[in-house]
Amino acid sequence: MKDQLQALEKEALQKVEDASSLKELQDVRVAYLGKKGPITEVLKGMGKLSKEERPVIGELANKVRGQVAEAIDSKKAGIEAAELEKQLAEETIDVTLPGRPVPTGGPHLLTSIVEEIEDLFIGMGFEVREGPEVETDYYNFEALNLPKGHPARDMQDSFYITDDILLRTHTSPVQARTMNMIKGERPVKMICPGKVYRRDTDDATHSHQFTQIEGLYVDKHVRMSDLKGVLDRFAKQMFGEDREIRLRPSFFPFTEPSVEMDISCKVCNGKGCSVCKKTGWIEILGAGMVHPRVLEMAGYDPKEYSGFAFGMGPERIAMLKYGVDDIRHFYTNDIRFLKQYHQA
Ligand code: FA5
Repeated sequence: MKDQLQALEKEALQKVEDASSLKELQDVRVAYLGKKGPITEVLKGMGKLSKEERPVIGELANKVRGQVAEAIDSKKAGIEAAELEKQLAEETIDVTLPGRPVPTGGPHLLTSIVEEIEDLFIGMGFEVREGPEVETDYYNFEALNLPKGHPARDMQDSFYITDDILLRTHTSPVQARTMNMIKGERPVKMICPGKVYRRDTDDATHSHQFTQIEGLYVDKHVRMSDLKGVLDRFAKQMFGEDREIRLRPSFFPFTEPSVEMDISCKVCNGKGCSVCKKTGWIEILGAGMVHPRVLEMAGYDPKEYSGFAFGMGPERIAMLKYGVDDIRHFYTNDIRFLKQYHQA
């Protein structure tokens, strides 16, 4: 029995030595140390041994068992360490590899130009306000000195929702709303960008939905020369110090006097093209001194307060600045057009 146990030990240790994976090692453990394994079998037959032989063989069997178990544990630790090493080597990240570029979007040209105009006016002390696109007839027209039936309402063909509610045709209702909120208690200096809607026929410079930026400055002693100064600064900063502007007398029921401001066409350098309708000039905004009646309706005393207001079309400004020849490019979302204006 002694020889049998020693042979088993040799055989088991050899198998442990030969095992190359945790699975093979587990098979060896089950085969030699399991309940049905040969060492257990030897121990089971000990009953037939003499009293003297039993402790000797028992001790030897336990020793063999212990040694095989120890060899398995130590081999297991070796295999596990080797496997970990292999896994680490396989999963090593090469930090020197160049990264894959992530395609990024960018602001739409119209968004950029609106933000640029906002920044410019914020720099001149204006605050930025907002107003609703679905507006009441009162704020869109009546509070701006355009009572129902006034012929000047035809200047802005409107999309009515009910008799009293419409899609705003300009951002001027935000002047009326802002003044109404402040109720003549303090001066106001604000701009308001936003979408407006008109039943205009779409062409190179007209769209039925477009953007406007309204400006309003009401205080004591605001004069026409203040308006001219602000607009001149705006035009020079936006288009360059050498750009020409002209103010033409115009008519808006909510301003008196009223003007329209043109800038020399950058697309054709004043020679005449489809953008400027062969005139060499492109109209970008309407403006004027706030009509005393508008001030009065909003709660300002026109004897004490005066103000100027303007409303511009940022699409037309972007067209001029970047030489875009058709306003429809802003809305058709051709990525090839938009990409040209993404800043890195
Ligand atoms: C107005 O809408 C006045 N509310 C502007 C104003 C405000 C005057 C405050 C006085 C005081 P007008 O209809 O001219 O004015 O439009 C202003 C600007 O919006 C125009 O100069 C032009 O740049 C732009 N615009 C007008 N109609 C269109 C259109 N269909 N498509 C694109 N831009 C347009």
